[in-house]
Amino acid sequence: MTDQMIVTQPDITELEELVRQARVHIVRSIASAHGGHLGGPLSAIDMLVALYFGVLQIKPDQPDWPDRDRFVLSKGHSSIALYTTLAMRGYFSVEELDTFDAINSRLQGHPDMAITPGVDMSSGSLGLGFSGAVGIALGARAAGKDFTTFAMLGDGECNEGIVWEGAHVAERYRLGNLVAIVDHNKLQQFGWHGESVEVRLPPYTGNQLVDRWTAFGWKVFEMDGHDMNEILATIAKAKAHSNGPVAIVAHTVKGKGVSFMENNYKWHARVPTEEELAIAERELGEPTGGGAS
Ligand SMILES: Cc1ncc(C[n+]2csc(CCOP(=O)(O)OP(=O)(O)O)c2C)c(N)n1
Repeated sequence: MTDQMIVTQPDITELEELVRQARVHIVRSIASAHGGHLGGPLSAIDMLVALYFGVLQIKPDQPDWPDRDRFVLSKGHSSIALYTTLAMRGYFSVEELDTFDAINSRLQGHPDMAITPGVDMSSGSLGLGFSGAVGIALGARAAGKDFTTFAMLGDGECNEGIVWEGAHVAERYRLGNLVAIVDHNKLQQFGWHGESVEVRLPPYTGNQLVDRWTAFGWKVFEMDGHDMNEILATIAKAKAHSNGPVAIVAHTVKGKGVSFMENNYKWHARVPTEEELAIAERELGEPTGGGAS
């Protein structure tokens, strides 16, 4: 094992600081690109940092190392969260985040495995990334490899029929090398409206997501997707479960970290104005540490 591969005994305070910095990069990148998604990246980022800095066996200087753990961001519209994490982990420079979504950039609106170092599977059409992850896990078993494949899905994404086809296949083959993390932020793009058009219903309520993954034969854990200790402990439990696939239902807040974006479906893919960006930066603090200027 090299020091490139994994942070052993990750320091929770350091990881939380990385998450804070990542949130600043995410909001700034979307503002400077004048496009992209915000709510979903902000709900997912704690878990991405936990994976890339505390869990995955990877070598950022060898993105194609055959024995690496795989990560598939099936909710590919949250690409800026993945790119930010990859940049901070050393796959490419943090400055490259400024090119997000530009025509010749390696960092397109949805992840492209053919052009971006560290991206294991292209995604963006909801549900497709996850079925790719099932295929990767099946292929790993056939090849006698013992790496783990992780996939992150949105809760709205779980409306897609193809998700459940993949879930069925993974259970059918008892894929103990596959972990799905569902970012259960209780909002999707628009979804159904509740008592007024301003109020949106969650794609799944109560225990529905847990019950459905369980009904498909998966072992299911739940966690607070913003609690670093809980994220690391739950993922460790999921990795240790080897006689079938595991789904982690992560309770999160869409737009987490910026007061006016939290739990507001309108921030699914809105670009902040200059004033809104300034408020967000003040709330989050500077990316390289310290408080707001
Ligand atoms: C097949 C498909 N249909 C529609 C879309 C457009 N779309 C992008 S994100 C999104 C909502 C996804 O909601 P969720 O999975 O809950 O994502 P999150 O809240 O984590 O951003 C939709 C409908 C798409 N990318 N792919």
